[in-house]
Amino acid sequence: MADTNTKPRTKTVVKTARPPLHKVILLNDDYTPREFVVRLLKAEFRVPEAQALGIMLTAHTKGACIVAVFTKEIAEEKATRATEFARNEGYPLMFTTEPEE
Ligand code: TYC
Repeated sequence: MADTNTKPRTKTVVKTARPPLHKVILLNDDYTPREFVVRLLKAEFRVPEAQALGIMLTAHTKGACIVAVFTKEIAEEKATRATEFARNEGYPLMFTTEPEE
């Protein structure tokens, strides 16, 4: 009897899909004081002073700046919390989220 090649010719590679990440974006406005933005970034996003200052200045000069990336739920929760905190203090500061490409 002739030999039969029974070796599989394809390999199955198992890949675990990671949840897509979402960016939290800080938007500029004309009314919120710079010091308040820096204080809020430090308190809500746990970024150090120098990084908070850099994020605030980028939003101030360019109109918007990415603060951090998280899973969808966490990003939305953080953006809402930070926006509400500013609103409670009487400022129009806004944070939004969008999926990372
Ligand atoms: N543009 C504000 C001002 O001149 C400061 C500011 C910076 C506000 C960044 C929002 O995301 C912001 N007082």
